[in-house]
This record gives sequence, C-alpha cells and structure tokens, in this order.
Amino acid sequence: MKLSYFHVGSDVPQGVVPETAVVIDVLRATTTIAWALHNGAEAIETFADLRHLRERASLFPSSSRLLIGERGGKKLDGFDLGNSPIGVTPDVVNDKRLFMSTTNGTKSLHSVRKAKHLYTMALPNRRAVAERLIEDQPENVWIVGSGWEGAYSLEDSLAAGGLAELIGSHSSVFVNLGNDEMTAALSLWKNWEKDIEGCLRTATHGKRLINLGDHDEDFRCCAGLDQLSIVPTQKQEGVLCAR
Ligand code: 3SL
Repeated sequence: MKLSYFHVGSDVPQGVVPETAVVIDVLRATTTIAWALHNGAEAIETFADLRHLRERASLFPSSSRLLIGERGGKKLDGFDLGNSPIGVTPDVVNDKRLFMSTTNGTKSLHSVRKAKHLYTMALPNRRAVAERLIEDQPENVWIVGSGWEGAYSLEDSLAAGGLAELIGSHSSVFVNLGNDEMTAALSLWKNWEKDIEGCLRTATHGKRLINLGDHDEDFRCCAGLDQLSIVPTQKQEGVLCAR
C-alpha cells in the first residue's frame, strides 16, 4: 500500500481522482466529525462556502438539523455549535443532520471530494481507519492534512505518521512511503507518540486555541488515541456517514 501525505488540500495533484483519500484535521474538525457520528448524528454535510451551507440546510426542518462551525476558532454567528468535539454530545446531535463549515478542515475535504473512497480521521479513530484500509487494501492512499490557511500543521502530520505506523505494523501489509512528507510524518510520530497532547499544545494552532482560552477539554479529547470505532465515510459528495 503506497501512502502519500499532503500537508493541505491545495497540495494534492490536480486533475487526478484518488482511489482512496483520508482527510485529517486533528484540531479540530475531523475529531468533531468522529465524535458527532459516534454520538448518533445521522450525517454530516461539509461545506467550504457558508452561503451554500445555509441554502442546503434550509431544505431540512429546523428540528432535524444543526449548523456547526467556526472561523478562526470561534463559533460562527447564528450557528448552533462551534467546532468543539466536546459539544457534539448525544443529547445534542442524536439523529440530527449536521451542516458544517470550518476554516481549513472542510476545505481540505472539498479538495478530494471526488475520491472513490473518502474517509476522515483524527487521533480517536486512527485504529478504526487503519483497520478499514488494511481490510480494503487499496494500492494508493492519499492522506491529506488541513493545516492552517494553506500552511503546514504539526498535529495533522503527527496523525498521518501515526496512521502509517499502525498500518505498517500489520503483518499482511507492505507499506510504501510514497513521498518525503510521509516519511517526515512517520518520524514526527515516533518523536511525539508518548506525548501526543504535548505535541498538540506545541503546534501553532494549539497555541492559537490556548490563546482563545478554555480549551483543556478539547486538547484532551483531540489527543485521545484509538478510542472510537467510527470510520466517517463519504456517501455522496460532501456527505459523511458512520459507515
Ligand atoms: O480549521 C479548521 O477546520 C478547524 O478545525 C479549526 S478550529 O480548531 O476549530 O479552530
């Protein structure tokens, strides 16, 4: 299995439809997606564009929808929830369709929306996604980080390395590290795997969240490794479901 890592959606090769793509936004979009689906959300529709999000959400009765998202880490005006994984509790999201837009994560998803198989991953569902890939045995996997406004992010690379490490440790899979970014991500994982939360707090976006205040629970949640069996899977363009 050839694993290639792209730091942000704008780095993926243009004009090529990937067989399998895994989008990562550790802080915090794909962590929130994993927890929301685990806690019973019916589906999550993701949008890069807010006007499009509002139009699409208006087609759903208000009792069965939630608008969720942030810009610069802060909840959007008029939205039901921000982008915190600890906000998507079962009593809030169960059976609801979530309409989500975030600064970077949903843009990254948009960049590989044509992939034949598209999954999202965060640290809490790393093992679940690894097991899915081991089961499917795709030849090529693009792992796509979200970064921050086009720039590299430490925490997404960490998780990409963690995914490669777990897949590579499986006896039935030969992993081919497809680019230098993937090799670097794996080294990063080996360096920080015993202090994941420390890595998240060291990252630029971690510091941004710390400056916004009151994010300790978010860090703990986003750093929680291999806790969920959920594999958020794109069922139709932009729509993620539990399987
Ligand atoms: O950039 C994103 O997509 C968000 O995950 C950022 S935040 O952690 O919600 O600020």
